Amino acid sequence: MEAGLHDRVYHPPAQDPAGIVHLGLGAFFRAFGAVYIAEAMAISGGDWGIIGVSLQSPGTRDRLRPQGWAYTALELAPEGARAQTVTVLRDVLVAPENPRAVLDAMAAPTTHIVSLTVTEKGYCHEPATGRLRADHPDILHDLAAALPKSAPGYLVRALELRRAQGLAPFTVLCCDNLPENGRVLRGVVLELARLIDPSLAEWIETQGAFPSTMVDRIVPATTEADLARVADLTGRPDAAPVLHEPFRQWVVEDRFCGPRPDFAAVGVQMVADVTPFEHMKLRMLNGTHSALAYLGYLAGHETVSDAMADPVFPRFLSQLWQHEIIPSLAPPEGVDLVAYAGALSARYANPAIRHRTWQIAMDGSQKLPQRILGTIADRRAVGCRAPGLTLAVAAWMRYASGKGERGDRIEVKDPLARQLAALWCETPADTVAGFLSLSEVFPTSLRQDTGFTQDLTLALTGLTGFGARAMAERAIHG
Ligand code: CS2
Repeated sequence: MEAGLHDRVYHPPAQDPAGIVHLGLGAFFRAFGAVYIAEAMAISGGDWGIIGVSLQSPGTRDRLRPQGWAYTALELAPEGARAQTVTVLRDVLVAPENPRAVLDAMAAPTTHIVSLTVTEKGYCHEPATGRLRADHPDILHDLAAALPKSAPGYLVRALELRRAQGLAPFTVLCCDNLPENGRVLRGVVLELARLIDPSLAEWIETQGAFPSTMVDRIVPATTEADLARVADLTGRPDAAPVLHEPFRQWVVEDRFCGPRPDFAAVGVQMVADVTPFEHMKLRMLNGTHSALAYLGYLAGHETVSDAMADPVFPRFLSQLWQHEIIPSLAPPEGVDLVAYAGALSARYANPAIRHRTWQIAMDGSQKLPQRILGTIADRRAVGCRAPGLTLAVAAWMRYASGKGERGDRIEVKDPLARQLAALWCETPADTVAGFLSLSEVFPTSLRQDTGFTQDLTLALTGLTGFGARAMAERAIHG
């Protein structure tokens, strides 16, 4: 019989405890943080096994369990693929099935870190302000019940248990693409804790730690076709592999309230201030990713690399970097932003990575503020326009209408999807006015800026009349 993956995986001995609980066990974390942590343990040891938690569905747990929690991480470079077996997961819990087990794992004395990739919307905050949405249905639930539903709810209730047991808090390591993600999450957790028990909030505030991080690796969702490809390449079946690009970068604020893996040994940059790295990455990478997602999707491109093979889009992105994004940034020390942009272009063009524009287009209402709107607002504050990024915002509005350029129906995934679709009007000026009324998305400065309103209306008019590709081309020629 051919050896299946489960015949050769690492079975953790009972005395090998997990040091980390990870909330939101998606492909990104399994191809990124989990790989770094596995490598750090291989070099420097430590009980840093990970208990993964799926906050929604049992799919990942069900696929990984027969494999003893091991999986393949397949690195895809233009010149070829390289497979690695990752054996750092110790267990996978499905929160809705057993919230108590999740809280127990988080409150265990052996747990020192709770890391999170729950996507932007998982923090139950208002993207434009970073404040907790106290009216969010999951937060209302978590205020009333001891067994939570939301990520902030799990953090607060688990920290409450630790305090009751006389344990130190765990370090909360946010790994989502939010600006100053640790600070934002700390604010959300403290707001929720205050509503539950002000003395708990004070304990978290003084004893806890929420380092900010910048995370970067392109990891498209795994498809059925990928399963066959991985089995072909490795000669082993794997029900839950992850596929990723070769590049990775993790910058972590050096502020933990307890022990941690030997991150520095595996190239994680431990720094005093992550902010310049986060701004650079969110605006240069994620900002252009979203721009390409909306414009590229409308122009008929299925993936990022397809859009990059269209001569218009790489030039459009260069224009965005050079004239709109780089001038808004203070680069991290020693970083050349022009070289960084060049590297991004090459990463996007990697034909081995099939990253769907539709996937990146998801949750625009939660992503645009930190990726695009902040840059536009900063440019306008110094008297400059940002026509390319404004066109990207118009493309998001068009996309969110649910109807593409060829009359095709778009499956829009966004917590505000219904509301956004209802904002689409006959005239671009009315559509723009409706979108700009969204105070949870647009910063006040842009909502009150008549010049921006005009630019956005013109961009939307052009988009409706000429289409995304023609408008991107027009933007290149200024
Ligand atoms: C992407 C990111 O899906 C998206 O919104 O922009 O997941 C992106 O691939 C990563 O942040 C790259 O580090």
